[in-house]
Amino acid sequence: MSLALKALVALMAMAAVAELATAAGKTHTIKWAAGGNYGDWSSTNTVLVGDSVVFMYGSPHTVDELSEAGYKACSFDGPVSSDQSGSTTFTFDKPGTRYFACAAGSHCSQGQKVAIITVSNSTAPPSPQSPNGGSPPKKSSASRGGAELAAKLVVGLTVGAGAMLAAL
Ligand SMILES: [Cu+2]
Repeated sequence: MSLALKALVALMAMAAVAELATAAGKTHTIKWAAGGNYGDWSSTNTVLVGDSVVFMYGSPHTVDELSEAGYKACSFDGPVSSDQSGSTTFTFDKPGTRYFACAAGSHCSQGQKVAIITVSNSTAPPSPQSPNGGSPPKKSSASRGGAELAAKLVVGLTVGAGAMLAAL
């Protein structure tokens, strides 16, 4: 096998790994600032289980996670968590709604608050392949389901490419 072909195979394997990484869970970024209007954030951003959200901000802003009542009232007594590092990341590991607001000044009542809704990616667990080909996989409405399928194909490709490399 030629060197160029070896390089091509290696490149394919790397591309496959990169593809896998992107299928793992998305990171959403929120530019967190006073006077921002985050009321429609969750209707324009779909957060699936396994996704992360990173808040990016400067002083004096904070990211406090609040109860629903605290969020509605902009009350920061006993927040679930509080951070002012400038970059705060949350990972959403189950469906539901979580509430975040800035504790600086009256930023919260001015709109620096966001309710993040996490939805299940609702993909059925992968069905084992039956020897005779079996039934086609359940159709998933989520596009993420397609990504998972692609990831599986890519695993096969990576293994195949590895075997080719080993055989060189
Ligand atoms: Cu603020």
